Amino acid sequence: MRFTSKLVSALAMAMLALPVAAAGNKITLGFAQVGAESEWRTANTESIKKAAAAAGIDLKFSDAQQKQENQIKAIRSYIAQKVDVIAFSPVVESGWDTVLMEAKAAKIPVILTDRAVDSKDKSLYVTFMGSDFVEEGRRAGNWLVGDLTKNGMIKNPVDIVELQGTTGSAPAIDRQKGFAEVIAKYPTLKVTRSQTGDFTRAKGKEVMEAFLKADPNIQVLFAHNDDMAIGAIQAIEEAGKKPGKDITIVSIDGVKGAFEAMMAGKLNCSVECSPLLGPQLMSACKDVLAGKSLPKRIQTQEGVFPAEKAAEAFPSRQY
Ligand code: GYE
Repeated sequence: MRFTSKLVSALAMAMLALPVAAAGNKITLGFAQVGAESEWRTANTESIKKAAAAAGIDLKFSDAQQKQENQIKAIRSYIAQKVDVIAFSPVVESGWDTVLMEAKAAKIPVILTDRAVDSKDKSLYVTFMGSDFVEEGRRAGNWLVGDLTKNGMIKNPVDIVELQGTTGSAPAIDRQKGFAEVIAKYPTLKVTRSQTGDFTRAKGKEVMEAFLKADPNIQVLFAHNDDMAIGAIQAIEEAGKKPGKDITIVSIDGVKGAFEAMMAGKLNCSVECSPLLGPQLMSACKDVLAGKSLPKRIQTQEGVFPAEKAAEAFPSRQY
């Protein structure tokens, strides 16, 4: 009798404990997104939200509207809420040490996605997952050198303009560096103008308009992302020129809008940069909380799409 009642109460207690344990197991992830500045970013946000739902992770999401102070605020609120993991895509590279030290003091692991920080203390984050932006810049440069060689233009002076991404951001710094590294080997190739278009279509268009007014001889545009290239295409058309023909255009991301522009003959090449980081972020969250060690750098694998391959690749593009 005593044995049975003990067993029953033990069972009842176990049953009561079950839902609590299950709920307790649910990981809470606080994600501080850069903003919604580009098609790339929209696809990145979607990938994170979908992957969190699929992995049963409770996602707290914030949009910093491209402002570092908003991202810092969001991270502090995730620390205050005692989330299990914090992930963010740092809008710029510098100025993160203080808030990262606060997360470390609260024993909340931090995962960097997409963009890097320049912190010397690597213990402030668990891993950085994302693309090699210097390599993307080199790929854009190499594609251009190949194209100019094919068209017999490499021996004459070539006037190149550059639309940079957000000032101080890892992709703007690194893409500029990789591209410059390649074209430095060809004395005929010169970047005559370079200015930020903040990774947006509107700014890309505005800056390209100013470039076109100042310089009627632009032959090449290198844009740090597709959205700025798409904005610039409008400016070029409004100036009565043919984008993709009068001005050769190479940009980075490989979003659908870029494929459409390539198929319309208005964009010459897009270097791929995958925003689909959601699934690997969720598995990294699970691994870090399970005490597994992660590599300090998880790199995305990507390709290059010249306009002649656009139509074939378009149906299978996921973003
Ligand atoms: O190229 C651009 C976006 O950080 C890689 O940010 C990302 C960049 C991407 O706004 O379109």
